[in-house]
Amino acid sequence: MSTQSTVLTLCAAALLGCGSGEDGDQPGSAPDPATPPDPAGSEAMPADWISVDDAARTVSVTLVAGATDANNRWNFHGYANGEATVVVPVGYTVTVNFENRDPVHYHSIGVLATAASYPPIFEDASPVFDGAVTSNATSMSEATAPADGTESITFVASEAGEYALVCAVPATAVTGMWIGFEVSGSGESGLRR
Ligand SMILES: [Cu+2]
Repeated sequence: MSTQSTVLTLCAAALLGCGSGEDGDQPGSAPDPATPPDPAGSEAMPADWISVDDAARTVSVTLVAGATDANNRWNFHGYANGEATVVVPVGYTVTVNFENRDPVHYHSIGVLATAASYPPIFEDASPVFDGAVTSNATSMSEATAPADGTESITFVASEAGEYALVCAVPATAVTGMWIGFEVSGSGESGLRR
């Protein structure tokens, strides 16, 4: 196919190892080099800040903003720009214990629709699920306070799909302060990277 040969040519020209070299790839499951990496393609792994109780159908996520200085501290557990995805099973009740360790800036968290990019200023940060946003989420002076402010939210992840955990404080999501949030219809949970 001409499409495939074009892709191979582009890969060679860019010296990229298209479709190979990823940890965990199994023979026969290599992604089509013509498609971008699929975040759902890697297995969700346990993380010490995500605890799942299958009997109670609950997930507890301790979500730390500014845990590292990655992305100017505008990150969640060091991840920004969708580099990681929190995965919860559909129908589970999710509690997010949000903690802002950024020493300077207010931050927030909400489960929002995925987007190719996020605005510098949010006019509306209505969450996908009822209750899935911290208070005053769009405010740079009344969201969750810097230097170890905390807030907890609880919601039911009632519909399977791909969403995002986004900070709606001005200027932060546009510079990458968001990670993925997947509600799995197949019961998966953990962290996908
Ligand atoms: Cu933020």
